[in-house]
Amino acid sequence: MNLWFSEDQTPNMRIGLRIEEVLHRERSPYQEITVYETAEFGRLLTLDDIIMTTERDEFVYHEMLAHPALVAHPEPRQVLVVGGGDGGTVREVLKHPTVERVVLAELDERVVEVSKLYLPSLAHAFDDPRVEFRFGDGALYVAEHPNEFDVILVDSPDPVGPGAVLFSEAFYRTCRAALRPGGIITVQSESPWFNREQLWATRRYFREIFPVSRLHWAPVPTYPGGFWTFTSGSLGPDPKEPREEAALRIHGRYYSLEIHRAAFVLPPFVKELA
Ligand code: SPD
Repeated sequence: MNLWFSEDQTPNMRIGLRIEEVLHRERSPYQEITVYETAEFGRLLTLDDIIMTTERDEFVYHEMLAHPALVAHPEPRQVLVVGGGDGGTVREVLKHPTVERVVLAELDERVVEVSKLYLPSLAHAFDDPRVEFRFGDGALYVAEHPNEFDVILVDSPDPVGPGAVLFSEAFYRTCRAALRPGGIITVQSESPWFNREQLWATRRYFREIFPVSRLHWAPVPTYPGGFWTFTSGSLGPDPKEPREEAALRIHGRYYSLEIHRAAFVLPPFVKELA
């Protein structure tokens, strides 16, 4: 079979993955949800034909979105994940023994249901009794819950369509208000190769809104350019300083104490944006 999935990652660049089978396709009230079996990256989840996650490289993205904030915070108990309906980020959050409650604020309940069926290595996290689901507008949920969370993780799609609001200055201000004293937020902040303006804007907002703000990165082969960034804002601890004991408890496939420190070291072309 010579069936290929391709995503136009920019108007001039395309990634292609050979497909062995289309496992699932549906149109939810919000988007088209598809799961493929690929030859190279295991199962692939796409939303409106944009790669969200693959079984083979998801661990890099989810570990590096979740752990820096959770390891820097002295005692993360209440955690909010905005987006992240596949479960990968929640799975990582639950590795922290201090966590009492994880709220998943996801727009589309169908993404959670489809992930439970086709991506069990991520979505098994949803069986944990500490997880609460809030389906609907994540930005609205944040605005209605001031002073509630120690850590907020924004596991958004790209800044187009329903995901665009999750990249706005107004949203980040409500996130600040939703954090408890000493709280930390980390958001996925796209590619320094292809989303330079967006990344620069995010950095600027975070510098204005949070007393401490940082940028770190990780390699995610199926995302545009492969070099992916995360932006953090803190009302207390510096996200780039891991608490050693907490970091050593996480037996990640990508994350480690050394990687935590290294991820905040930026090449000059990215540092210009930081
Ligand atoms: N270009 C794709 C960026 C998607 C980032 N979020 C993915 C969500 C996976 N949990």
